[in-house]
Amino acid sequence: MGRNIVEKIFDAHKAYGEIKAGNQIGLNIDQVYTQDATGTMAWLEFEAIGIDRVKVPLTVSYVDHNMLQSNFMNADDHLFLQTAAQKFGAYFSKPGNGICHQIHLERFAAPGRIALGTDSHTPTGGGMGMIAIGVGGLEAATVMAGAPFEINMPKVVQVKLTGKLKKPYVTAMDVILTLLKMLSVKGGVGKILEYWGPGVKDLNVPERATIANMGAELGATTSIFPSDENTLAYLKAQGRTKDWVEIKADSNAEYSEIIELKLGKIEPMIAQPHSPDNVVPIREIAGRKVNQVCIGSCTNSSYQAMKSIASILKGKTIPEWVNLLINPGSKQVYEMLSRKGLVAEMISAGARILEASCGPCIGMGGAPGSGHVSIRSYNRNFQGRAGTKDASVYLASPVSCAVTALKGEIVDPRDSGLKIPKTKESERFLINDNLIIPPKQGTKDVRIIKGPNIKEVPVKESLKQEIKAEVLLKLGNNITTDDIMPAGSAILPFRSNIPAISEFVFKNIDDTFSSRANTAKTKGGGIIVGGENYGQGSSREHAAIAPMYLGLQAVIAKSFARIHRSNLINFGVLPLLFKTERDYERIEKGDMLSIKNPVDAVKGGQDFAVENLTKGYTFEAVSTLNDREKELILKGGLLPSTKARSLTK
Ligand code: MIC
Ligand code: SF4
Repeated sequence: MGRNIVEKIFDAHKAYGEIKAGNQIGLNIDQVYTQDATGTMAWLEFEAIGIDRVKVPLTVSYVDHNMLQSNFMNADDHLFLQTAAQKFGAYFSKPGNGICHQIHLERFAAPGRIALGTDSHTPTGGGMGMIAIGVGGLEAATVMAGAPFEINMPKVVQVKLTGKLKKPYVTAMDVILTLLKMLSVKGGVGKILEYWGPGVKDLNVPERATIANMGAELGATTSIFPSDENTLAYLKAQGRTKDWVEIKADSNAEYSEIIELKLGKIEPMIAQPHSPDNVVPIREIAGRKVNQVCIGSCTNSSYQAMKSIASILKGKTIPEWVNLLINPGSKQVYEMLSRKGLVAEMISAGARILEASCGPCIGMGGAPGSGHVSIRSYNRNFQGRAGTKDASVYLASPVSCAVTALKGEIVDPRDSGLKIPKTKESERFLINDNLIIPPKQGTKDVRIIKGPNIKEVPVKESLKQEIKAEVLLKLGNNITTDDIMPAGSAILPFRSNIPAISEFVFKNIDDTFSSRANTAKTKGGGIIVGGENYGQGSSREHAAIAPMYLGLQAVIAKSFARIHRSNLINFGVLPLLFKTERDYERIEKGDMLSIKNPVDAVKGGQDFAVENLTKGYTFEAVSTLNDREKELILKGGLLPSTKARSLTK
């Protein structure tokens, strides 16, 4: 039987298990990377495990999220990360070098390899023909310490691309927005999307990376493209020809499902507030006035994308009511744009050029005004994420954003009347890695420097014989980790201080949450009730650690997003599923629940009897923990059950 790309790469990296959908498998990992907002915890956790040096072949610590330095906290975190990287043998990418996913694609991603990253957009590397998966910090820390990465083998879906995009009006961003419209934010859960077909040739590596990046919004474990001559051309342009290998699926490979997309039929699309799957053709909402346009982010930061907007803006001026913000994805892109005079075109048109970092995408500056409309070439438009709760954020391609910036209203590039030149990716990138500090030997005595805002990682007690806890919140479907643990410039600096950040849990949904949770903690703790796809979005383990710190014992939901479910388990919080929908309906905020003998249930058939003490009835819940996860839940999470010696065997 033939094999698909995922099976080939997984087979070559197999530590244990049979590579078959649904099976628990262990994989040996080639590369791990962290970013600063999740990285402080990941490196504190690595330190707590007690290993001298990272054990994966390549580890990179990036700084790209927490860039505003309004006080000492972010700068202290950067220094902590730099000294930790130095001590433990990781590359360190200094602030200013750019967004982790863009730099990783440029300088480290390689076909056929497997990378983990402590960020949900790690799948960007799928554009390079690599398996790249987003994980929580603790998961990454244990892999850096030498453990295989364990995962339930996802289903592999083939996405067959035929035809050609109508460039320059229609771009890779419109491909993934179209898929989001078709499949929704939970359409990819438990799946890896493997791209194939004659249309693949129409896309270069950065375009493929845009599609793979935003596969995260589908909830997919990752996405991957074949490695072909386009991959070789990109690696050659990055001076990394030696990293190229060809990778393609066998002609008789099997897939759990096949989705066909005709590229020629795709139109310019736009995601409306407040979800990346709320997608319509731009023409349907053309004419809406905009206040702000943001172009860049890890989704659309290639040199080609930036060059195209510079050429659209050239010689023009944005209207007086529009703010245009541009954040190039990497220093490489930024430097090339500057040397070619393209930054000048942007500035001249009225753009505000930000540093190469996440910036407005995570509310690190660039928040829209009250009730304002912002259109962005980014990947997420969850309510409040941009920093302004009543702002309306739309997502569209860089080309659509640039024409919208010039018109001051949402416009389909085809109807804009503007000249939109076709651009090509560079055949030779400017290579200047002077902001990447390589690992050195003999670093045992390096002192890790921790500022006063950096606090220990809290650890949960082992699973109790009875959980008696209050329902602190009852929520609907698709609750994001931004809802659970908001980001933004005021909160992100506390990423290395769980007691402080815990005060912001569910802040945008219910600002009494943390004080109510603290009260409930003294009486046995809290329970959250969720709908479908609970915890979608980012990989931030703070959405599990901070509620755990506030006494969260269990989440009972209709279904979970993959990374958040793992994060809950890694921090000892029980993820339970309702057996019947009716029980979700009956339960209310404030109800007191008793979960009987959870230890026996975890060890046995994973059926839990939950008594609603307030309303006087009992219902059933289930968990779907594999053997390793059972052990973690029983012990109170991954940190208490991780011993240095068991990892180095
Ligand atoms: C995001 O885009 O939501 C983030 C910020 O990059 C997160 C990581 C984080 O919360 O630090 C992600 O995507 O995982
Ligand atoms: Fe940064 Fe935004 Fe990408 Fe997250 S999605 S890594 S915040 S640019």
